[in-house]
Amino acid sequence: QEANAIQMERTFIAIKPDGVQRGLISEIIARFECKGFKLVAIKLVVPSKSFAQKHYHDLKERPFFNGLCNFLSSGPVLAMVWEGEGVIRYGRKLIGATDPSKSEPGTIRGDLAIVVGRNIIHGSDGPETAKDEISLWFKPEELSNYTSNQEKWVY
Ligand code: RTP
Repeated sequence: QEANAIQMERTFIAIKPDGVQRGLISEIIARFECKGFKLVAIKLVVPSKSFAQKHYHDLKERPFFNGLCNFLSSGPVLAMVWEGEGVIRYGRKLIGATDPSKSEPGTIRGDLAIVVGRNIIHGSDGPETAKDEISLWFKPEELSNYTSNQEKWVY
């Protein structure tokens, strides 16, 4: 329990329908897991259109909003919560720039995607959105609070 004495930062990460359909789940999970981050919640869900609109409410004025929400609700999404020191900011780094044509090689989008409308993954962009997105997608009892044996070696 020592490693959890201070609750570590958490972020919401989702593999979008294109990532799931392309068989990239294990590849993406491996990158977060190998880094040393800890998986604390995971489920495969098909979000409704209205749920997708809630998730992307910040973007409702954007021209691509409708297409984006249709896309997110078009098939299974792998919703996850990852925990670790600096996981919000570093998770975005692992993911890479929004537009995969500009993402660096070595990042998830840089290595695995080509166009912005099919960029395979979402990650919270700050502490407030992380908190909101985790509570939108997960009930408190779906978040596990285990101590992984790795933690004493990672930190
Ligand atoms: P995300 O939240 O998914 O990690 O992406 P982001 O913050 O890097 O980018 P944001 O601007 O919040 O956009 C959210 C998602 O909308 C789609 N998008 N399409 N021009 C377009 O067609 C366009 N621009 C953005 C992408 O799927 C992006 O991830």
